[in-house]
Amino acid sequence: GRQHINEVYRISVDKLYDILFNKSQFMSDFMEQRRFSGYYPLHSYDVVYHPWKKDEAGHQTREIMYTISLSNPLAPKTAAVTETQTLYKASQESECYIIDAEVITHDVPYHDYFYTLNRYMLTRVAKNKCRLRISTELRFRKQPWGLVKGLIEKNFWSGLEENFRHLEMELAKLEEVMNEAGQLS
Ligand code: YK8
Repeated sequence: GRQHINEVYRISVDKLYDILFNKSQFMSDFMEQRRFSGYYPLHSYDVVYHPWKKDEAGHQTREIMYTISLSNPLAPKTAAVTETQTLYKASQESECYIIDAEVITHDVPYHDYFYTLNRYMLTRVAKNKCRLRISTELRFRKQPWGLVKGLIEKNFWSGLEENFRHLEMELAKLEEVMNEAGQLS
């Protein structure tokens, strides 16, 4: 996979998990803001979160669904997205959270050929500090023709890099705001 973020934030590990994986103002704003070359999600407040369920192995899984709006000229204007998230049982409150998200972008060209695997690792560094690592794999379900494979790879990585560069910027801002607010109290 490719690593997008490997950064320490002055935010507790539980708080960052909450911000990224539960319905939060931050994620709504983040999803709402994007109107640039890659895509931006529509109606992020309409994200559907199915509850976590424990599987036989003791990991927890859930599905979330939303719609993104794309501005890639090769893709339609909107696409439905399904994310299947697995919260690994190695995760421990106040210590670490390991989450894999398998992302299927329906409706985009060649969507039946590939899906995305995003891995999020949040680990405690200190009481009010944690490290966030995010990496991605492009996975193929079936072998595309060479030219198509190249097209998928190019559009895939540019869209993802844009997404995570933006997430990194927004998290840096959030960290600022949260720590300023903290100093006042
Ligand atoms: C999640 C992977 C591919 C897709 C896109 C497909 C173009 C296909 C063009 C043909 C537009 C938020 C992406 C980037 C849309 C956004 C998806 C996001 C960033 C000609 C090949 C959405 C993480 C995520 C996973 C996969 C991304 C799509 O949190 O290029």
